[in-house]
Amino acid sequence: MIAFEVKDMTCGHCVSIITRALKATDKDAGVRIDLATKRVHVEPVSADADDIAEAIRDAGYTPVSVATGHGEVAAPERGSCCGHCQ
Ligand SMILES: [Cu+2]
Repeated sequence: MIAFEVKDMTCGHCVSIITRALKATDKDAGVRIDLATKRVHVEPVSADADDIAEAIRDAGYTPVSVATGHGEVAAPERGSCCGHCQ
């Protein structure tokens, strides 16, 4: 599941444009858009996160990546650059 916040998505027309753009990129993707919170949730099948972001951008909107609460990166340990080194 990939989530974006799209602040310039303001009405049902925007929702249908973005939905169409995403389906054109990945026709089997699951798309769920919540206009109230301006969130676009995509469950891609053949596309990756960059393809999805690009499809939204190409449609004329500005996607901002949002953490979905799954697999969030833990804060790095003090004393190493990313927590995996050393
Ligand atoms: Cu609109």
